[in-house]
Amino acid sequence: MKRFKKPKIPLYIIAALLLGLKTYIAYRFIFNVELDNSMQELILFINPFVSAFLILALGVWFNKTSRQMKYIRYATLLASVLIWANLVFYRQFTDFITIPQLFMGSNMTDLGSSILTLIKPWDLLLFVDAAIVWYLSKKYEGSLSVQYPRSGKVGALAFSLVLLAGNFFLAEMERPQLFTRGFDREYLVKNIGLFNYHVYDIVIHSKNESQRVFADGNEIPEIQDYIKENVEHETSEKMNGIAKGKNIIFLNAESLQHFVMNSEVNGEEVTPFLNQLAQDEDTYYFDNFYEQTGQGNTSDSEFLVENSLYPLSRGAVFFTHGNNEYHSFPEMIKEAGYTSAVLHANNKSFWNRDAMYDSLNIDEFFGEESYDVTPEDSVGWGLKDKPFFEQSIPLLESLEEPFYSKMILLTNHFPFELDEEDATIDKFDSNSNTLNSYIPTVRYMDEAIEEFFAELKESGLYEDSIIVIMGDHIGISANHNKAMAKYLDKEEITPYDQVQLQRVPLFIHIPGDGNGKTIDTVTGQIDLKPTMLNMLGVDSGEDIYFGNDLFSDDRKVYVALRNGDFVSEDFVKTAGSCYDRETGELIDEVAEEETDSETGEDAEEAEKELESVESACDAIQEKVDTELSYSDSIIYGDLFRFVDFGDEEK
Ligand code: GP9
Ligand code: MN
Repeated sequence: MKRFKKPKIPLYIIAALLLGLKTYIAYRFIFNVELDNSMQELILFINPFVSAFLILALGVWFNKTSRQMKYIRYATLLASVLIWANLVFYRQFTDFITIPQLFMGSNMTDLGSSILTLIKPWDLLLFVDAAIVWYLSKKYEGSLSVQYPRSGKVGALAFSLVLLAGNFFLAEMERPQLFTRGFDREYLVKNIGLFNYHVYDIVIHSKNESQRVFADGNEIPEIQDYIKENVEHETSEKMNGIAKGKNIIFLNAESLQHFVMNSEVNGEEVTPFLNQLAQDEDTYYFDNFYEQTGQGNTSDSEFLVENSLYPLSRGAVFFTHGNNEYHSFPEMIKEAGYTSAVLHANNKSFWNRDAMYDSLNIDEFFGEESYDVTPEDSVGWGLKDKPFFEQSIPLLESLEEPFYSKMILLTNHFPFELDEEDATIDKFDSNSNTLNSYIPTVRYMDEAIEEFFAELKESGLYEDSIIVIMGDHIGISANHNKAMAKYLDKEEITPYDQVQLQRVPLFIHIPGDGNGKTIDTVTGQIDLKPTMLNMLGVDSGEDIYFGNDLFSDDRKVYVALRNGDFVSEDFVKTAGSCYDRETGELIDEVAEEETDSETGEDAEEAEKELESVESACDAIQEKVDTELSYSDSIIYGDLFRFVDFGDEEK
């Protein structure tokens, strides 16, 4: 006699529901995943079930009942082990496991020595669903299995793929370009789920590994020759060693663009402090300085500064190649006795900084947990810049001198939120909320930097330091061009203007120097490493890099932008056309006008002139393309593995 009615719900569905629910509970209450809006909450709720169903529905392909049960048992168990392993890792690193980290000696030793403190008795609860499934699969083997016809199996698979596509669609809506840019492992996990995140990680890792495996260092001599011939130039003698033994305090000014400098909204200067700082006798201010970032935003700007290499055209190099060998600025100045640190009140794993900073040989990283982040002191992305600076002073004081410290600001970040009490200038008035709100947040940053200067003076650090302030990348994209045209009092934003908007301010402030001035040479973020090395009196030796000393009169005459456009002393090349940099006119239009107005020999002359200008523009383009591709192959092939820079100190 049968004592139980045959249940209607098959085991693979029960197991998927249990696993989904358990994973959701783990995300919400154990992993501490931050949720900023209801869309994120919804995605976080959906994705565990989508993944669980995808994994467990594969079980229906086993016809034999015992095999089907076995698959479901082991799949549930393995999924639980994976969550638990991530949890143990998370307790140590506040991050999710990646393949390279798994094989990285130091991480695993850290984990090994503390493993007992990282495992908690209640972790066993993470296996409750696996135990239930195990029990059910043994006890009700026959009644809980399913035997679908082929169409049913395909149907189950198709259904799970549709769910997955839906999940990815929502994720892409919530975080555009999530898959190409990566951003943060926490973002990936909360948007596509832990299991899919691991698949993503494996795919990225294998892709990189295969490119790495095929590289053998043969390319290096060619690159070195190119650099010797085309990139290397004399450094400024006057500035050589000027900052020797001094600290470098480097401010990464979030989204600060050049166009706000010396501009006004309703009769008020937007950046009164920075405007005055640019005029200071101790400040070298660069007003034709371009950002050269790609999709990796802030992290790309950091990459340019630390390595004088270009970031990648796709994805964030911090994320995709965070485990490469680099010959970074922090590493090179170590021999001159410098310690290095980064201060940034955000999640340490954002842009994979925690891993990348190890590869860049940065000694200390003060992340969010080094700061007291209260709700009153936070807005938008986190701790406001003013309390950030204030709380950073003791951290700077704790560093062994001389130090190189990079401080990454946060308040002036899209979507430019600010509490009312912090707004000291009117918003701009246009059809773009983004540009409108940008003005008061830029002003807030300006005030924060002013306060920081006072704090540095008070602490005594000021006299022994040089202060570099650099805008990291644009804050206002081309989507806001109509509003931007209004701001700049122009009819429209042309492609030429668009490139000019890629200018960001750069200040090099040397207390007591007295020779400060505005420098209008065409320069870019790639130039900072050679510049700072020269200022510290550190020889760049056999370094492989693509920038030049900002203070030198002897420089290559162009700055390459990451999309292949460039700016030279004479030209702005964008969207396939070459413009005169001074006037913004298309060079062939200028020539056409000239040819039309001239006759006979003069017209021929003008024609020739055009040809030579065009070929000058093309010649630069060729160099730009070569440089970008050499830099890419260094990164893709992890080529610095094969180079002996002669000063390795690991
Ligand atoms: C986040 C901060 C801002 O840590 O660097 O990131 P962004 O979006 O500008 O790269
Ligand atoms: Mn940024």
